[in-house]
Amino acid sequence: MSLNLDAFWMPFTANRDFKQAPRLLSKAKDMHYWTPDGRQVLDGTSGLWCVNAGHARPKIVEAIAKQVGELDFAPPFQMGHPLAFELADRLVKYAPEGLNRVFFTNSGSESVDTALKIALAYHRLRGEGQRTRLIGRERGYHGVNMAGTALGGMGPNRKMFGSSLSGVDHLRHTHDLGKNAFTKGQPEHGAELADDLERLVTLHDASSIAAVIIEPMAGSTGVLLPPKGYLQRLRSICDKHGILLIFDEVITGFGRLGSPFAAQHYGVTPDIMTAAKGITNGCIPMGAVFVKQSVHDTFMQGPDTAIELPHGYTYSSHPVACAAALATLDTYDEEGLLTRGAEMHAKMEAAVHSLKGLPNVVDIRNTGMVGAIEFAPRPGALPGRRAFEVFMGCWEAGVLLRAAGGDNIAISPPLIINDSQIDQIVSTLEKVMKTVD
Ligand code: PXG
Repeated sequence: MSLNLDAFWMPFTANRDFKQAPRLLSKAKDMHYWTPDGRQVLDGTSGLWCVNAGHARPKIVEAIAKQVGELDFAPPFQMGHPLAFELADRLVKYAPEGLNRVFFTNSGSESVDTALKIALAYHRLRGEGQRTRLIGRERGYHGVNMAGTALGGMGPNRKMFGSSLSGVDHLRHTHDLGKNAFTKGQPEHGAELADDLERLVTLHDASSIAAVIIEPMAGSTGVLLPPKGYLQRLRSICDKHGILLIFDEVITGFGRLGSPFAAQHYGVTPDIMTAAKGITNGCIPMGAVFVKQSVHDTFMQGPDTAIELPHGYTYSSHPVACAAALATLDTYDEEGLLTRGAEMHAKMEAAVHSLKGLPNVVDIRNTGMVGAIEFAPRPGALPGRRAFEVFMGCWEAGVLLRAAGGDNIAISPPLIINDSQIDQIVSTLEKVMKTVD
């Protein structure tokens, strides 16, 4: 195959390095990818945390094909189509109790910016328009739109774009290797880090703060689990000061932790929750924002003929995405996938923690169907080099993993993975990690 690689400016990719030795995928089915030259690769990353039911699942493929021939597009503004209502009605049955209104987007980044706009507008409608400050957290990732970039807590993602939003501040992150290294599941230490919100309240005054956005489990920056009690404490501080709590569940939504959403897993309900990725099993772009009814109802005032929320996308509730999402939910239900992470937790935990003691490993973390291995950074090298070399070695040995923020390897396979495929991931990692100095 002769491909000209010049024109495509690749996202979040070292373009010049990649184009010297491209890593291409041309086919996928269930737990596997294939390269154009026919090499089989086990998918240890659910694509990019999105193909939760595995690849090319028949129900989803059929639903998409049928829908595109029946109703390929319907304008979402001042018009509707039945599948959008059916999907929203169905989705709220999986969501944490009370989050029973759904706004559709096309990606996690759009869900984040939508959630933040809803938070600002909500306060304004309640006569508290001075609440404009938004709080994120260090080591958070909230996509790449302007607000999500500003609220995110990854230096390299923020530094090139100036102050893309004013009135933003960040909580401290919760990663504490000194106290919590090699914890299985939720760390014991760090609930008190939620009190950092009180520091920001003292600094800025609660009356200026609209919302706090966090990932209940930070994915992109290396699978950072919330310390025991942390989310509960953050929830109660938000309540005390009238601050909305937004959970960004773009990665944790749809079964990654062993419950439909992390909110249920940890028993803490946010006011607004973002989702994307697993909503359509990664087949067709789609995102959603789940909103508490009381927040939604605040918008339902004034003349009936007025547009309550001047926000939306041409492809909000796209009919083909709705069909894909409904078939995805069917697949999740039929195979019990949204709770399979809980059933596989012990197997995954034992597998990833078996890598303790290998060269340069400073931490191993896990929960549900996700794990991470953290390496000490190589002195004098670019950050993340060890993880990247492990990723490359595994790719060459037939397992696709992901080098995440910092020096981490994240393991987040489709929820259909079996025991021997988990063993394959771990034995490949073990072999490769022994060769990376
Ligand atoms: N929020 C969270 C928590 C995410 O993880 C987004 C928002 C943005 O979603 P979109 O659909 O706009 O990309 C994400 C995306 C990684 C990785 O390697 C993670 C994401 C994207 C790309 C890579 O961990 N998450």
